[in-house]
Amino acid sequence: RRLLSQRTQRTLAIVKPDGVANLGHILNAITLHGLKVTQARMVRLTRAEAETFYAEHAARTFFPKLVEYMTSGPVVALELLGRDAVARWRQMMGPTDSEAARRDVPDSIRAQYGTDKTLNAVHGSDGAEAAAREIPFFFPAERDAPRPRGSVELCG
Ligand code: RTP
Ligand code: MG
Repeated sequence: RRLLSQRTQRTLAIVKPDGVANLGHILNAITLHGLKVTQARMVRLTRAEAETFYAEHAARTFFPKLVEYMTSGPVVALELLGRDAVARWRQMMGPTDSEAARRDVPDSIRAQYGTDKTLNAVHGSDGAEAAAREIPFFFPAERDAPRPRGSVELCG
């Protein structure tokens, strides 16, 4: 029986505003770890979008700071595909607090590119269910996909 934790799965990664300056390094790390980038999109989130995306944290004291942070500049949303992608991307990210990451997991993404416990460079879905909700948040509709070249419309 195939283990649940070893299935090929998808996860949502976000390179947060303070991580975008190091986008190349972060993409390189993802690739080196054997995960594939299957969709990518740079977007400036509205306040309402950031609040919706992090709705589970709405009651937390850090929520206003989190929303401020996530709307402070463009973010890059990535759909990652690979074996055990959810857990492996979380492991690559390291602890939520970038300072703790530098102490405990110095080769993690947050240790290298994050600032503190709110400005921490990257997001990752915390489970398969979260990934199934978060991927369509950034990559909603097949109707938005580009038409294939040589379609009737393009050829006249
Ligand atoms: P994420 O959801 O972004 O992947 O991060 P996470 O699971 O490691 O952490 P979570 O508890 O879900 O918190 C979401 C984001 O809120 C900010 N945060 N600030 N005490 C604080 O100042 C605080 N705690 C959390 C971080 O940006 C965190 O990634
Ligand atoms: Mg989280």
